Amino acid sequence: MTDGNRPDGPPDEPAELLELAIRLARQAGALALRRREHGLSVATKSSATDVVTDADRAVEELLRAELAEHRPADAVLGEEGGAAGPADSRVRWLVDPIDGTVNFLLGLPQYAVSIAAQIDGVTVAGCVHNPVSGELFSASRGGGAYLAGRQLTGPRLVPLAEAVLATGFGYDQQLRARQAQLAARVLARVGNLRRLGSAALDLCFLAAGRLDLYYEGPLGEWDYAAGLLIVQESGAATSGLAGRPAGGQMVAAAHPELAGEFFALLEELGADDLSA
Ligand code: LIP
Repeated sequence: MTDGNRPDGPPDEPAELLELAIRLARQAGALALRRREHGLSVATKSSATDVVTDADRAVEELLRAELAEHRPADAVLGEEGGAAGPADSRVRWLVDPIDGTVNFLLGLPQYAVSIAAQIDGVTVAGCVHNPVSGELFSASRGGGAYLAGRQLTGPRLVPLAEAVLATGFGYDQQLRARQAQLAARVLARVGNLRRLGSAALDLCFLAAGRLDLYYEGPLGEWDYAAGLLIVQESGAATSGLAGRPAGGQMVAAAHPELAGEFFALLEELGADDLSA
């Protein structure tokens, strides 16, 4: 296996993986809108506030079926169906069929299909598509981040005390209480706060300069994988705090010249340890 091509299948090239991700995200977004029009059945997962609709499951099934058809040798990790496919596959897909499910259920137009592709554990392609606005954010590693053909250049450089931060809260009540106490401490030191309800779109909005700061944790890999690549490719700095790379425990992001101050503030205020 030399140039990423497999003798028995499509090439493992970031550009090809991204092209497929974009095509599937549009297909999945259209299905999500159709399902919403026809009414939703709702169930709960880890808590009474952790909702899943039949549309989340149907959209993920569509994505899995398409990936199985186009890339049968690849592994898939999805929010609703967990991990599937050969464990030794070089390529792994991370799919969140509807990131921002609570917004989707309520009809708040801030939710998205999020699809990322990894080669040997490194995210090399990602796209986030809001089917209501029609916006599709995308990136390939080393290839930049884009929205509607326009290259994204990341968050503004403003004083921390004037910066607009986005963050989020989990489905566990006690965790949410700790996250809320942290957010109150952080809010006293930045300009303002937004809770928009989708980690994937929050990271893309940072890449597009619509937000200045972001942090949230813990998150599922499917929530942040594509958005993280997009915000990194827009030039933003990212961190998991306490010297860790951004990941499931914490994803923080800011303009490179603001990042040191912001990440240090988060550590000072205890964001690097939200565990009980
Ligand atoms: C959501 C994230 C959001 C977070 C929510 C939830 P879901 O993902 O996008 O940022 O605050 O707790 O994890 O569950 O809608 O896919």
